[in-house]
Amino acid sequence: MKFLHTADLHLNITLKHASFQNAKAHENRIYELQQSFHRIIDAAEGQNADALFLAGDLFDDPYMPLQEMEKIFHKLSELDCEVFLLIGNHDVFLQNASYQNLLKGKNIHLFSQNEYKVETKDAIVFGLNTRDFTEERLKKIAQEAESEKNTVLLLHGDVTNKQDDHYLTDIKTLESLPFDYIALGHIHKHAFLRSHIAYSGNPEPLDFSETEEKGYIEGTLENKRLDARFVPMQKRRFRLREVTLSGTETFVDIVEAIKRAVKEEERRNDFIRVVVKGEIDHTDELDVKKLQDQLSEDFYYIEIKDETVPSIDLSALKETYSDSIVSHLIEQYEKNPSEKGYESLMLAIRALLWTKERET
Ligand SMILES: [Mn+2]
Repeated sequence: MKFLHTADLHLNITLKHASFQNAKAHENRIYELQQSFHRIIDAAEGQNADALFLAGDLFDDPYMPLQEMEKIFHKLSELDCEVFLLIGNHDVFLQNASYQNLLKGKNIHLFSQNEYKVETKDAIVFGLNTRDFTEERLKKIAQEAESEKNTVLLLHGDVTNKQDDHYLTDIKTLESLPFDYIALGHIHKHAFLRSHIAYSGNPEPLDFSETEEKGYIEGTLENKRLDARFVPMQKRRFRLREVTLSGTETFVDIVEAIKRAVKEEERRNDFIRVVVKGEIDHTDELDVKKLQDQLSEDFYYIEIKDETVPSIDLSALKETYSDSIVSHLIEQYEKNPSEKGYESLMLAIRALLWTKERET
């Protein structure tokens, strides 16, 4: 049996939380996430897969027009393979009986508390929806997996971090069960926890918290022997870079430093966030908007995060502004230096000097 395993497509996600710097990139990203579903379908078709495992959170929330959802199911039903649809924590609404009816007679098997097991010609596929999961139930259905046939289990939740709201059980428990492959969903970062227990991760990253490579898992299961591998497929990646300034750079220098920090191919294709650190001339301020505008020609998507601190030569300042509040503040600080004191001093000096320069 050839299979493809994916999860967490979150098809109708709004991505509002990601607060993109420009509306067009946001809109385009929504489109690309929808497209990733079509690309998964194409991959299943291209590989002549016998089974497609959708391990939960196909949808992000119930606010999707029913007609749109039907189109998704229709596309799945056109596949010449069995589709196994598990219900995650985001698409609990699928538990409504009307969906079960909608999918009846199709090649799409939606798991439920009573229908947790589907037998095909070369495998038995089990699924426990997030809502229905208990360790007791898991152990009960595992008894039915003692079989000569290939056995697969679909689960959606966390199996490594007990703090997660959707923690299921630990990896040792899963390992002790007789399934030949355990297809997991929920954690967006792809990982083979064991050679036969894996998170596929989501096929396209959602935001800057997902900088790793994305894709799906494809494999074969023959006579209970598993051969599975991760296949990268994301269209774009999210990348974080850092640039450190010394306080002497001109605007052009800063633009060039940011360009140098990112490979050309990544500039043209990926979502880039550059954190600018280090010192900046105290009379100046990093003009994030101006930088982004200047860089937008060279980048598909760029956002700048300003973490610079003003560079200030204290002794020179003391001399320039001797016998003033500025020199007084510096002297006070020098009597009792501390990190917090320095921060306050910088804020005060910056405010004072800024006002002064504006007045002249
Ligand atoms: Mn989830």
